[in-house]
Amino acid sequence: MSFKKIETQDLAFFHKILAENRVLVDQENIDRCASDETEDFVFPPEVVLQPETTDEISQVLAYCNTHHIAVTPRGAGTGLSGGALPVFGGVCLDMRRMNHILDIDTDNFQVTTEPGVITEALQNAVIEKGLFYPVDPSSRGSCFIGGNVAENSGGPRAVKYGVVKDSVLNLEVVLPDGSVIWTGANTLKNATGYNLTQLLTGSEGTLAVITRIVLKLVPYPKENLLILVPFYSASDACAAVNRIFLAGFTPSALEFMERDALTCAMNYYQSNTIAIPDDIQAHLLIEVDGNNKEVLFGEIEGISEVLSAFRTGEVLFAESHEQKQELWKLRRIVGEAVKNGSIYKEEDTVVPRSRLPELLQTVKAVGNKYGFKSVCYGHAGDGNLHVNIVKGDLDDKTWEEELPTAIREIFHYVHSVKGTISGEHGIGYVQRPYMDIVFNDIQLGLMREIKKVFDPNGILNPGKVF
Ligand code: 2HG
Ligand code: ZN
Repeated sequence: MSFKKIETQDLAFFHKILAENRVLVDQENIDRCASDETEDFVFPPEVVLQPETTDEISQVLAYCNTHHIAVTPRGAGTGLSGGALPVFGGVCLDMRRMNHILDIDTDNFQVTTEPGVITEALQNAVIEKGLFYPVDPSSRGSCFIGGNVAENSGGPRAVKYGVVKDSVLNLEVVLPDGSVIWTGANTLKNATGYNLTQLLTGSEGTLAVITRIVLKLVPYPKENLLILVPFYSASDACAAVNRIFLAGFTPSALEFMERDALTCAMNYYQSNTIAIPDDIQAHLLIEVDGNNKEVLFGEIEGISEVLSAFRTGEVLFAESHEQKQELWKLRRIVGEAVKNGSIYKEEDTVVPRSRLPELLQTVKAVGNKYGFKSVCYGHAGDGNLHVNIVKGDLDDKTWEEELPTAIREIFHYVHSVKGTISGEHGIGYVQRPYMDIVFNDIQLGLMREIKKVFDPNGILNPGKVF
């Protein structure tokens, strides 16, 4: 793939549309947009554009399409698969100025928003109206809702409320030729033709640029209870997960953290709120939510009964709002804490839930075979395990040459049990080499054809997914 480099006349055109202060070529902005949270990649764009309207994006895309300039849309840069890396330079379309919540429809439980709104800000705005946007990625305090839609993000509450695709009703998007379309309707049901909304959700900025998002909301659950359960065996913790569902419970979060994940988070925060006895190997963090506290206490009791079949330590029941916040803070920081301690590679494996103990066992066995250490944690209730493979003291050669083989082995296992290689982080730039494990030529061919229909010149987020 080759693209036209940005020249003075291109900048002059962008200036005409966006005015000078939103056409940025200074080093600070170029550096900021050269990376995201994915490992240590650096791909500087040639220019950073900060549009404020759909029409501006339409004009920029039409121009870049005609002149064959690469365009990489960017949210807050919190992605973990390199979806926002401008791997071919060109334009970085920085969405931070499109940061308005346009309408909270309290009659129909919907919100219409621009993509550059921080997810937590959106959540807080709808809570004020008694409504709930449940999708809750760990980076919610900094990620943008547009990036969440582009990557089809998940997070701890997906186990009860689904991932982003389960909340998206309708999208306004700009196609690479500059045309603007809505993908569906603002309705809870829609059986009309192909579902473009669902196709674009999770398309990682490769098909169109999202400019407006209509999300489904639910009434805000007034109560929740949270427990942290220590296990003497990590495999038991994984096995307990499915038993909770088989007993008829659906927690609003069911998270797994192996010992190193929690200790790493505690060290990172220099927190000593939890005493972890030496022989504890893993924890489950379990939340239930709803409107009736008595019912929730009943659920926690029922879940505790299920867990009594396993060897568990003393359960920590979060008494106060502060204690709940503290536990969630530790859980949410695991990824960042691990990254802070070592060079690492993050995998986002997902299997049918009952396979979770086997997945953990496979990850550890492959690690032992190749000499890699991993820190595992994640959304156990979804069968979704984040596997952070840490470099530690390993030499560069082993890390670079053997790691891809080890990862392939894990992914082959995942595929063999009808799981997949990303539950919520996306394929982006880093997972492309593994797509052949989960898709054959026919499947990949169909996806390539779809890409061509939307983006015949291949200018949108090139170098991603395939
Ligand atoms: C999580 O579950 C997120 O914490 C982020 O998916 C994972 O930061 C990470 O590595
Ligand atoms: Zn996650």
